Amino acid sequence: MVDRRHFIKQSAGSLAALGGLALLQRSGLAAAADTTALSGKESLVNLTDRPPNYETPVNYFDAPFTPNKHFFVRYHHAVIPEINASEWRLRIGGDALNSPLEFTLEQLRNDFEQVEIAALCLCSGNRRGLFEPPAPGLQWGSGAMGNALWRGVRLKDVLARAGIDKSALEVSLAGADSGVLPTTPNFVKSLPLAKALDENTLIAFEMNGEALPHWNGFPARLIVPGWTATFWLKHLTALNVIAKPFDGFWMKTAYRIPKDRFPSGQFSSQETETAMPITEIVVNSLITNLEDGQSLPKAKTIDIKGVAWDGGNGIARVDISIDGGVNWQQATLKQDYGRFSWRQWHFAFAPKQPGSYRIMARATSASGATQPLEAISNPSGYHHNAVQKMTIHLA
Ligand SMILES: Nc1nc2c(c(=O)[nH]1)N[C@H]1C(S)=C(S)[C@@H](COP(=O)(O)O)O[C@H]1N2
Ligand SMILES: [Mo]
Repeated sequence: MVDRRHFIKQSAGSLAALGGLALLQRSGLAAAADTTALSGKESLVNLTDRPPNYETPVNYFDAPFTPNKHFFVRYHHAVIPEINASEWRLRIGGDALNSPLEFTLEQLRNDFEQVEIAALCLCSGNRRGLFEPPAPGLQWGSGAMGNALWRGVRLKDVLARAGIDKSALEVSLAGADSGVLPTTPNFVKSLPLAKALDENTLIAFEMNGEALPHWNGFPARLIVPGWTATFWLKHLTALNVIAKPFDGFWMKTAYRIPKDRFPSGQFSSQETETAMPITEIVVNSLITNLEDGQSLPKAKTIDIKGVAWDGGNGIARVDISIDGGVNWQQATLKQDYGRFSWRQWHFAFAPKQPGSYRIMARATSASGATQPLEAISNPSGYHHNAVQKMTIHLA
């Protein structure tokens, strides 16, 4: 597979001369210059400014949890209000709810049991920039994700307080951000009732022991462990329990995948004959301490490090090849922070002689699912989980 990002990097000189810097930035390769222009964020790679879309350089993933200041930022809309926590309200309503309610942040914090879950926040389009042929949309590299400890209250406890009617089918989710033009459809999503009532689905107000950063959804966001981050609504303002399938743009048109290529979406009320919403995260892995094309001194051992994750079964094993996929050996898994967290792993590679080595990493989940050698094509470039392949040179 041709690595487009690598290609762009090599042609950086000529592209810059042709005014290609914007292209470089869009492809996430301008990391050398700190392009973060978001308050409280550091060293992120800028893909677009309005709306703000910034990814995390892969080296920050070499840790169990991704620091808040290095956590990626993804928005669909450019108007993102600064929310005053004391004025913020969460409205619970909808036609399949017995009594509409409104909560302050203090009420949410004090009236319900608080729980903390380690979970990976993964953009559906992470690694879209690696699809060949290219898929339309933001050309993310591997940094549109982050692992964090999320603290909040269970969505099911909050909904129970309002009383769910037996006609309930979905829960729609709305946030405070909006488009510049009034015609732009607000980013409203919905969840099937079963996922909304899952004990791991949270309304979170803390991330890694601190209040949510503004850019990650202050003062409260939804956490839907195991599902891609399109459902992790930031700056939550309204939750509606509804009896009919929610038919907004961000459910009916965007964030959809062909049914014949991926496992069941567990969201039957939003499925057609051929398509379904993207939901559960697929099994995947990433090498975090080496780069394709890197040269390094031949040492006795080189510790290959990375992370692996899936949609909530947990990681059973990670296999490493140092000879382009001919032979595979098992990596050592590090501490388990729960089935929705990514799992760090490492592998002591003992090169016999200098030269070029083709390194590959492949994760297998506890359900037996494993990564394909090539990404599974789909129109919007989601779920890129091809086995990572890179060449390193040892001298
Ligand atoms: N309010 C709001 N919530 C949102 C979005 C958005 O545009 N607006 N984008 C979603 C998508 S697609 C992703 S990948 C995650 C990104 O979370 P982060 O910005 O905290 O990293 O937020 C989700 N929640
Ligand atoms: Mo996303």
